[in-house]
Amino acid sequence: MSKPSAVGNVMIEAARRAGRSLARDFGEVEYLQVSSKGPGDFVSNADHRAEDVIFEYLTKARPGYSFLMEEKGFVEGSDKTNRFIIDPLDGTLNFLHGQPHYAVSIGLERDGKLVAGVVFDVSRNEIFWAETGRGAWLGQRKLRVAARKKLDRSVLATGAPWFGKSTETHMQFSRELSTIAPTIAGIRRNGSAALDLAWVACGRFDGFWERGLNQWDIAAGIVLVREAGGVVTEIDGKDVLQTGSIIAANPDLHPLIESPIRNAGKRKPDN
Ligand code: 2AM
Ligand code: CA
Repeated sequence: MSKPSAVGNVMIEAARRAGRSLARDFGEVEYLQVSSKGPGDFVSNADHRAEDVIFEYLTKARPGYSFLMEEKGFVEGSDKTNRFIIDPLDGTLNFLHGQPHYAVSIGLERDGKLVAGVVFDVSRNEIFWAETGRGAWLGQRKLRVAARKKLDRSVLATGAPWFGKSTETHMQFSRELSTIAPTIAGIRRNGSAALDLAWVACGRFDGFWERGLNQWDIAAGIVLVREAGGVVTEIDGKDVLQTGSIIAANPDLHPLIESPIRNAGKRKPDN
């Protein structure tokens, strides 16, 4: 059984602490659903609180490391080779609506390469962690991507664009969905990219794709999938952390997903 490195343990502890803060606030959010004001402002404070908990803990444990965080943005440290990439609350819309499917995501990039990731599913108390060379783990269980080779047996996860995205972005997603959906066993849209990737790593999903995500949504999950034997690429062959357009799956399924998604994404000529 592999154990996390010293910095891996520090990342897991930071995620646990943020998870405790989120779990407390989630109880309040469930209650606020029925209040006339709604839980909106409260939730935007909940993710700041969780991020503060992580930032405070990690800056003490690893002074000098740089940070990229969803709320505070980029904080450059004296050590420019190590950068934590943090989403204190992935699945905010679920959290806001009292749906217990959200996560803390902490990735570590070293010399420009993703080397460690922790995704903590607070409601299920599941901590997924991975480090390059140490594998991907859920508790004592070593993770491995699903072995399915055929699309028609596969369940894929995706994320649909939301309010404020362009009409073309919504149309592009519709084209992708109508191309791939008839060829697979089923599709899920659960609302947390970090957990979608963790679930690819542990075989609950056979694959995942989504366009236009942020680095903090996917940094930790990428390490999980790769260490579990999966393949992660950018949809159009670019840098996945830059565009946030991602395909993750086992090595057999990956090309079978990539080709239809890439082609469906291209705008059809108007004629
Ligand atoms: P978030 O919950 O941290 O916002 C779901 O498709 C993914 O998109 C999630 O990882 C989610 O991260 C991200 N996302 C970013 N902005 C969003 C929004 N306004 N609504 C829904 N999901 C959003
Ligand atoms: Ca997110």
